[in-house]
Amino acid sequence: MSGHREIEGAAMTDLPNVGRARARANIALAKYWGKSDVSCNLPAVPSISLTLDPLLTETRVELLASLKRDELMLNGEPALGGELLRATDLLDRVRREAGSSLYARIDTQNHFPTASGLASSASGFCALAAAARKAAGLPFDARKTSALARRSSASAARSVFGGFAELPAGVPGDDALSAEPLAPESHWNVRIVVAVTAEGRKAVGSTDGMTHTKVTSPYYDAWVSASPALADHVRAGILERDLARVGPAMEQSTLAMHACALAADPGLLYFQPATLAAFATVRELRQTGRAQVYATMDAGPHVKALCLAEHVSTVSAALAATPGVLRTLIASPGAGVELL
Ligand code: 2P0
Repeated sequence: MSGHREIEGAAMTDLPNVGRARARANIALAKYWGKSDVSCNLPAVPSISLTLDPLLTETRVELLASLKRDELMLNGEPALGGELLRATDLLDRVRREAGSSLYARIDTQNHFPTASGLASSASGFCALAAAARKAAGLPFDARKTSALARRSSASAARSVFGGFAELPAGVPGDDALSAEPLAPESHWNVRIVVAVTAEGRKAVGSTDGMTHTKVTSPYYDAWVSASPALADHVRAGILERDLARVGPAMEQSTLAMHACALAADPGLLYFQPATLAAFATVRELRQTGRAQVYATMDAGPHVKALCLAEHVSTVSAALAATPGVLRTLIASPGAGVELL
């Protein structure tokens, strides 16, 4: 099971008080939307994901006696405000566990394809959790790293593991909740084709969007009660390598999540015209027998199509030719978090 790997030559950078880690983004095939416990950041529903290459974040953490506070460099620029607070919050947990009082210099680089339209919080908090624990001298522990990352961004818990991973729903108060590996990246030769449909940041972020949905959507309870059965189908289909089982449950998970968010007050509308056009392309490819392919989307207008590797050219070409799609990006199953 590919949980994490130590890179060869790690001893060269095995300096005291320094940790370096690389993590990849993931896409949920069964969606997380809504929290059972906001203060512990626990999901209300189980989610199942695929960790993706080449969507990488690399992070270096150094604990230094000379610092008066944590410092965060994000892609070479100093980060302040909310981003720094979230990093400090994670560091505080690591310091408590390790008995350290040293502040951290954090340097994090996202190596995402230019303007891929994909979020980096999953890979970012996963890499930060692994690097911070290493810098504080804590031994690598996949589940502790996952729980730490989950506290900052629940989707980040899943990026600890390569290939397919599951984050169960959280029982309120269970701050040890972590993701679990389901199948390694070598398990199934699938691809995700991302149809990028817009530039720039999304209007309502995931954390705010799911809180707003829980508070105002009359469909929220239905979403929470429907999700476990959808996750069961996705999990079973992954283990059987059966795209005809994973795909419909994945589409239903996406559309049920969005139906729930659309019914919030005011409604959360993450769709653009090109989003619906891309969904139509995916269905047409399937119905005409040109490719076995299914669609999902997150808290943004891009469509992510899941298909077998043998169909990736057909799917990518059809999505690239869809009106409003700006470009496509192909991602493959990727490894779990790596200490460098
Ligand atoms: C997912 N999303 O399962 C779902 C589908 C977005 C839509 O996980 O509040 O950024 O930091 O725990 O991890 C995005 O949620 O939210 C997400 P927080 P996060 O991938």
